[in-house]
Amino acid sequence: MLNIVLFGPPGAGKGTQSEKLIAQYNLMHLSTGDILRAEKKAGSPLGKQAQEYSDKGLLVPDALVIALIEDKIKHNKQVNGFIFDGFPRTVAQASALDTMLNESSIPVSGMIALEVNEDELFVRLLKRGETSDRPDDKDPAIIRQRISVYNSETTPVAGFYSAQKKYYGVDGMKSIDTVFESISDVVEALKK
Ligand code: B4P
Repeated sequence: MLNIVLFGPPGAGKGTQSEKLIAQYNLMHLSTGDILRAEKKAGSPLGKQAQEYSDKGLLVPDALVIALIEDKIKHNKQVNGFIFDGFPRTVAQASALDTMLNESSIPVSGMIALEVNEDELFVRLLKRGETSDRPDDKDPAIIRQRISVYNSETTPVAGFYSAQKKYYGVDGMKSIDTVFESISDVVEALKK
């Protein structure tokens, strides 16, 4: 079983690369951003609660996203493995994920971190904001807030996996296909 944590700042390409990974490796995609947006669209109480945070560029509370992921893992034990996209985003989430996966004896195989500079993140997110219905991509102040939250709350997660010798950095500034080749090299090595 292969469990990949796809990591990086907002707009680094986690969603983009996840789609390619699913196609190639037949893994189950768990994107907390996508799940929360679907809940919001459905108008569920969970979606409404999450929207209060995500529209402002803030992280949704740990307890809420941890419960979401726990439920998905519990109900999908038969899969080849998972791609965790946008989760964990705090050390508390990373440690909760370790506990969940260790209980099933299927630990995280590796964290693949997409490294992209801040100027490029702004360009990508504002460009997506021109055509998407995501309010968090339209306002430069909200994008700045998301990057600042990433720097303060999410970057420590990289240290969490480095300490376990599971951190694999990839240059995310290249073209989508070149980035995917680099990610695939890591995945192939992890499969061995
Ligand atoms: P997410 O949905 O995870 O969104 P993201 O970080 O903005 O996007 P991603 O990195 O996937 O970018 P993408 O591939 O689309 O989170 C949204 C919000 O949900 C968070 O702010 C938070 O509030 C909440 N949330 C989610 N998970 C949470 C958690 N675990 N805990 C608490 N809160 C949570 O790429 C962006 C753009 O760049 C696209 O337009 C793409 O086409 C382009 N692009 C990608 N790769 C490129 C490349 N190589 N070259 C050029 N352009 C590229």
